[in-house]
Amino acid sequence: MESLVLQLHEIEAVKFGNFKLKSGIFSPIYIDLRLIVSYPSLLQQISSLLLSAVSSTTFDLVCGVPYTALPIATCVSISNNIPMVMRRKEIKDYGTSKAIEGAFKENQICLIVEDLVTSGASVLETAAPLKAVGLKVTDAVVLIDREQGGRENLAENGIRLHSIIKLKEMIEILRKNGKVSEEMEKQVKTFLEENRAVSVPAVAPPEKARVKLSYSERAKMSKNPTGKKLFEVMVAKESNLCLAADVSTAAELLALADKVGPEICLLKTHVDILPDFTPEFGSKLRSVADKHNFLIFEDRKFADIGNTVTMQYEGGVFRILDWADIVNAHIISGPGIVDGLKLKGLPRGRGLLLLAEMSSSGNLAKGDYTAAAVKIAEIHSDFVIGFISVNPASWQGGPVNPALIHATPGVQMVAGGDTLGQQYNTPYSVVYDRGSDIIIVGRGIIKAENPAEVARDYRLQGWDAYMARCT
Ligand code: 5BU
Repeated sequence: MESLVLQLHEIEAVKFGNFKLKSGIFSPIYIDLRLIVSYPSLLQQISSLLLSAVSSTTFDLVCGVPYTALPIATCVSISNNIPMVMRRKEIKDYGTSKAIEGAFKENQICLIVEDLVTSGASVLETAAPLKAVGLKVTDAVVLIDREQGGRENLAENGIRLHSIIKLKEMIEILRKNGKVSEEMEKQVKTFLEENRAVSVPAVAPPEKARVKLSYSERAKMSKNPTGKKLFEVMVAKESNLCLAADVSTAAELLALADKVGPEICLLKTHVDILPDFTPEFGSKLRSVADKHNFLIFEDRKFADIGNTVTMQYEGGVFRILDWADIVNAHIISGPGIVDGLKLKGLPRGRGLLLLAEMSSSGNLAKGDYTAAAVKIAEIHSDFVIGFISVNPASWQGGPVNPALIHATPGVQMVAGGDTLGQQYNTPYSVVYDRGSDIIIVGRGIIKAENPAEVARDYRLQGWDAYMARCT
């Protein structure tokens, strides 16, 4: 320990003067552990000390508090083969806007790694998004404890603090080795004594544009009969799950719809991938939908000019208008596309979702594009029932009209992605953090051995997240 403290002093990671800390108080001593990235052997020593301090603690993952502890956590992860996750300090307002990067499963235990703790505020700032994605945070390990309330503040939040060394002990070692004067030792000790309980600054959580109204209240607000019915079905079945039924044949799709039907509020099709499509497909699917009380959403993603989409919607081989309650459209061609679809759909009581965002990496539906979708939806709220969204809670301008619904693809039990750009978030993070209403799940269910059982798990998780958001 003595050698470590002396090495930290040697590299000038221990500074004396008058420093303003994150908590707002002024301190005569400041420890700058950012420097250790330049001293690999020191970094290695620190990471093995941290790990030995938690040898009797159980955890599955580590997460460093950004930024100083990121290299420390990486070192702990690599040298002991423990997977790491990373917390983003700045959440992107595009793409999936993930707060936590990496692969993990809900209910895994994540150890927080930190360089130094004063009030514990930084550890808590990292614990919150970890917990929000379903991880458990029970312990934090820190190199230096300034003994200024951190241990107590963390304990109040259910987190045990393990520390390697106390600041007071460091100053005693430095004094013993003639590195600081007696006066400085006294000054630091007096300061620590007088500031034993630095409270965690009340940080207002970032304003999130999450709609807290219940689905039944929102059903009453909807101007479109399909939008209203969708909310009502969700309430009746306690389900905000949409199945993306991307199977290889129509026969398989109908069988799957019958099996998973009791768990879902909506079934999403890509009818143009079915090689055995026949004109009877629509009525067959409709009767399964009626049997299990779910709606049908053809993910057609219309994108052409108004006149062309009227024909694509009503005609051709698929005659989508006859059997799909809901379709969706890009707004790339401008508002005329909504006029065109509305011309055919509204008299039949159908509804339209606008693609405000997409789940795939590098997609261009963000910022002004998303805002334009919101504007068009407001103008046509008799026909537009909502959006394909990824992170509506982050949209500029606050919550959109609560009569409009948000449906989000790219959902699996574990965050991650596929090899072709799809990006996944968990049901909880989609509904609770990102403020969406419907989780759209494809391969997470259809590739499972027992799709009905797994669909039930998704339904329960999606519904729990909705209940948590409302309360
Ligand atoms: P997955 O197997 O859960 O990845 O399937 C997702 C489904 O949602 C699939 O049918 C896509 O075509 C659909 N999707 C999407 O993944 N991302 C989007 O932005 C939109 C639709 Br819009």
